[in-house]
Amino acid sequence: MVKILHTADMHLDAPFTLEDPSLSEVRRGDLRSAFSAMMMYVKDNSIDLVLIAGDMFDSEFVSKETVSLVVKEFSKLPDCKFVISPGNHDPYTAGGVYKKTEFPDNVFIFSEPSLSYISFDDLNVDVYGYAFTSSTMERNPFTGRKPLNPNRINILLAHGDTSSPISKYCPITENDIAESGFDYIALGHIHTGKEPTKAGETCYAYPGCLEGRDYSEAGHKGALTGSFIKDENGFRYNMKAIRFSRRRYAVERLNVTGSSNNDEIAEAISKVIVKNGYGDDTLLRVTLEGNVTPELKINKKVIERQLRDLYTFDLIDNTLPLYDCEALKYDPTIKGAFFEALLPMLEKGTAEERELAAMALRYGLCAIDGTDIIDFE
Ligand SMILES: [Mn+2]
Repeated sequence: MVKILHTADMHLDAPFTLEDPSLSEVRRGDLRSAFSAMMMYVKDNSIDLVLIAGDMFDSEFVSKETVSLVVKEFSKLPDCKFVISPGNHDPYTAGGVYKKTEFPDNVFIFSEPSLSYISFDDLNVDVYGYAFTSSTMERNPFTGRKPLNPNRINILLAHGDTSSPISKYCPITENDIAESGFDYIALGHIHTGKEPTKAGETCYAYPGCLEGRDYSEAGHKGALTGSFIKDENGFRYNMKAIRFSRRRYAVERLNVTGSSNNDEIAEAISKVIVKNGYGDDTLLRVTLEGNVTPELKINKKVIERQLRDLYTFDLIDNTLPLYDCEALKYDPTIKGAFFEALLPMLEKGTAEERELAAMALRYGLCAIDGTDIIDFE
């Protein structure tokens, strides 16, 4: 039995584009500590083989601190073998991090765009792989090739894209996988992790990224781990996803039709928070939708104060001021005329026009009433 951990797309040193630059630094630290937590798991569970399917670094140029952290973590586990297939974000190049860094003897890095393999006799494993040597790869180098020794546990470590046959990032089709003859294809590139599945006799999986970098990478992130066995009964695997991410992004859409004050909206958001167990590890974005009363001025600060502790809270207001607007519709004063003028845009405009008209109505009503839209806390 061989104990495996399959990871990819750590994107160490990725620039986090957050509004607060100090928070970006915290998030880069989160990413490094997720990596260290994963290495701790490798140690505690006596993992034999760590498969890193590319984009370990966010670019071929990374900070010295991060490189030395990685080297130190790998050195601390001399009995574990680390195999790396450089991806499109950390290609193997002459001046790049893989070429320039002195890694310990237990680290094996593919350096050619053609298929090659490394034999681990003590584990009865052959790991095949290749390297991106630039930011693109038009075709995968393993189609038509078969593993040489069928008695081995044959693994392909591959950064590549199964989402499109014309991808610039090493396209891999389900047919390529089914025909490959490998026991397990450890993939990297797609950041949403999936449990291992089979095409033909070949099992394959993306572990997803290690730590979400923005709202498009929501949810807990981690790696796949488990064991491989190959004997007279053939190849068997047992893999599960383990969380290593320090924090998670979460995105919620909430219909708040009928709401007439911020407290009601805060209560509705609180319910979502409790239901999903969001807490101080969560960067939550809520998009509000639906029709609210024209008088309601949605205020993020007022709402946020009523929510239980989150790591960060972001609010997008896509509501329209069309709930219970009969009084306004028939208002004989300038307010009614103003509303009537904006109504076609509010009801039938494009999303952009509706947003603009909603804003115009809210600001306009404030101006007519002589209240300040900024000062409504
Ligand atoms: Mn990639």
